[in-house]
Amino acid sequence: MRIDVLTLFPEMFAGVFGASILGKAREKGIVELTAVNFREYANNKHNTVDDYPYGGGGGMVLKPEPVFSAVEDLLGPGGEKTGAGALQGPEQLGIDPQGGDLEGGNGEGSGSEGGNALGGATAVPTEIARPQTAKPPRVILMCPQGEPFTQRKAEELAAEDRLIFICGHYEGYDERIREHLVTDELSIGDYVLTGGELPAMVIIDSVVRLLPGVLGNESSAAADSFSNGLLEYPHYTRPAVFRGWEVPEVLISGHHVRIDSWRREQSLLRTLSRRPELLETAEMTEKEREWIAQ
Ligand code: 6GU
Repeated sequence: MRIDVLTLFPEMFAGVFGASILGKAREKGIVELTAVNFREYANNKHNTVDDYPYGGGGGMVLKPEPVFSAVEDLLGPGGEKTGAGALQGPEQLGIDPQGGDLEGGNGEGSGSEGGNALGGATAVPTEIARPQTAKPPRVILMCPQGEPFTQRKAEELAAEDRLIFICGHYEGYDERIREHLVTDELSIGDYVLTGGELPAMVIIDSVVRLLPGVLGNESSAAADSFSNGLLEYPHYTRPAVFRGWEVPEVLISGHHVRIDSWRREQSLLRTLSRRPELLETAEMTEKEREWIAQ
């Protein structure tokens, strides 16, 4: 998977992209991560990326040109500015689409129809010529008004080949970015942050850990909280007695059937007391639903 982040503060990503599990996933070649400063794509001499809102009012608005140009540059072959549609074309995989005209129809107006500049690309000659493996990238706008991010969404994004995150800071976004460039708008919760960088890092972390080969077996993603829609059961390690507080007897019993059912019960009870709304959509048997209801 390849992930690019467009931000005015690329330095914020150095630590997160370089350390721990994300750093290892990168070293292993499972994910390619870059942070790009879209100020480099400002089309004016003062390098401004925001401007006053039409209609007046407070605050600044992120201009469309630098954001569109940065995305289109990321997607053009060899960094050439050929228009965003170029990415999903067969040429991306080194297949010549009938000696094709890669630039055709991909000028300034690229993508102004069809919602996403990356879809509806005239550079892709036919449906038949498009390899089944090349999925169009997801262009994800980070904003407090976005769809709430969940583990389900992390799983959905982990199945993609390419993600591009757009992070704004304190400004609003020109609505044409939303309408014609972006495929998803995401928020990480109902609180306001100074920018989209931390939310992008949160989402990237949760997506990359789901990629095959990133986690070891012992911490498999399938076993953790939320994968079954429930909160995790309590964990204990040695010593069996710490300051007089004992590990539950069942865990020391070696009786794996009893251990599994104790853990399941704890998981259900913990979810009921802390996050009862999760029970509505969790994977549960009829028996469990009756038990939890009484
Ligand atoms: Cl994606 N952006 C900002 N600025 N604040 C947020 C957020 C995003 N998600 C939750 N709060």
